[in-house]
Amino acid sequence: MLQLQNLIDGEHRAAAAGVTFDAWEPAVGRVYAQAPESGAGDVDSAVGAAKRAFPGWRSLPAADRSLWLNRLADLVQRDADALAEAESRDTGKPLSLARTLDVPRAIANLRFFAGAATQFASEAHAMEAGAINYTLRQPHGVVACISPWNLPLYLLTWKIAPALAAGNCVVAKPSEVTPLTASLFAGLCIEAGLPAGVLNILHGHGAGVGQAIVSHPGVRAISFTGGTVTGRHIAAAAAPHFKKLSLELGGKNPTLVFADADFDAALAGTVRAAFANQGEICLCGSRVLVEKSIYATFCDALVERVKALRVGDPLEPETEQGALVSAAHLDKVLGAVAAARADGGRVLCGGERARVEGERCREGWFMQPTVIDGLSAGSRANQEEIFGPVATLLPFETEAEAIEIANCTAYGLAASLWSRDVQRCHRVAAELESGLVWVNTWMLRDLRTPMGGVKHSGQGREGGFEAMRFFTEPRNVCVKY
Ligand code: TXE
Repeated sequence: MLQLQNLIDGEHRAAAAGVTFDAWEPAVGRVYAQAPESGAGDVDSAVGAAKRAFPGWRSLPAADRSLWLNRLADLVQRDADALAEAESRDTGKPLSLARTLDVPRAIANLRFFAGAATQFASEAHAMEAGAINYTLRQPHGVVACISPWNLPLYLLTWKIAPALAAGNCVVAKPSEVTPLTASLFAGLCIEAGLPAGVLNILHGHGAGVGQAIVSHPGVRAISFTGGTVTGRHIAAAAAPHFKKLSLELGGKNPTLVFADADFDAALAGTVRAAFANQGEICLCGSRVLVEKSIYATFCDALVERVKALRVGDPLEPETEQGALVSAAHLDKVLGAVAAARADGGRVLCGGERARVEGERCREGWFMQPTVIDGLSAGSRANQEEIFGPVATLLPFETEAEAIEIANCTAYGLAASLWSRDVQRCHRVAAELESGLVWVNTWMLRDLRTPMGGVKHSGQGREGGFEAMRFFTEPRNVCVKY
């Protein structure tokens, strides 16, 4: 049994109260580790350590902070195989995906913001009246980075890298569902000799340690990725203190397939968008809107492709769909399918728990990739985030109707649209109520671009200089000459 620890003030520590919680391996349905169930006392220690570290860290030349981030990236790169195995074990995702997506992206995040540290600049505004304004961009101090379980190391580094690059000290909390890679990363920080207190990582549940972090008066800004309900909670906790907030929340993202699209490319893109990482990505296209003239053909082809997706042991190289992250999450997804059936949906494939052959994964939390049609756009399965391997199909007749259906949820994170008509692509992209739109592709990411959603998908933007702006406070200095 692995014993995971917090990172506080540059050292591994157990929770002050000595309490732990179990970490589970989804593919086998068994506990593999215990992690500290941190509490308010641990948060005080972490915030205190971060406060002490802040004057030294903020006054380092940006080039030195950049070196630190690159040093961490080097260590992640050195341990890439072990980290990928840990990520797959902890989340249930295919090892091949952890190797090709999660770990490379964690390295890229660290290196990207190592670069941003030295390239971030502020504005100056000259006035005709003989004065010049310049904007100071200063770090906040202690900031919180709270991350979810679907892309654990990828999203942890996506937040801490810009926070550190901008000169803040960080109290991070990974999801209690997936504590493993964050704890390995903490070990790399110690090995690198990162100055004590600059980054602190606390494990534990959201309602306990998470809530204690976001409501701590010493935490000036919060960057959060997770569910919309939790985001609302955090916003309420932060409001009395006027903390700066970046919230990247859920989605109910549409994939729009027009009849003039490249059929094969649209089909492959739709399957990838809906089922990558078992559908457990906030950007996943879980609602597939298809123009009526190709609806039947596209549905048949989609169902055939989805039936062929290989659900299996995440360690097997040919596995395309691993386990869902937890027993509770599997129940939630199966419950959503049951609700869809009750609302009149036709399950065209999947819909049940999957059993994977072999002894090892007999008790694992696997789910058959599922496609449902026959539901109204307003039905629960088309309105509520399921966050699993479930896609719904909806026909549309006109471009206007496609846009109307695409926009008719409370969410607005991402959309992808497939068409060969360039004019239409631009026209529709501009009408979609969505923070990100992909045209003839999905999840093609440039780390310089703004990432985040509208409506209930959140507030603020991550990525590139948007993140550097979030993690700094602009202050104007006006000089008369
Ligand atoms: O996420 P939570 P959960 C969606 C998805 C999923 C649902 C619930 O639909 O089914 O959210 O998942 C911490 N104060 N997404 O419950 O609770 C928590 O410990 C401070 C979308 O796992 O949002 C974890 O570290 N922190 C999503 C983090 O918040 C709190 C990714 C996310 O957990 C807290 C994951 C509190 N009061 C789920 N309560 C995306 N946008 O990518 C919880 N946390």
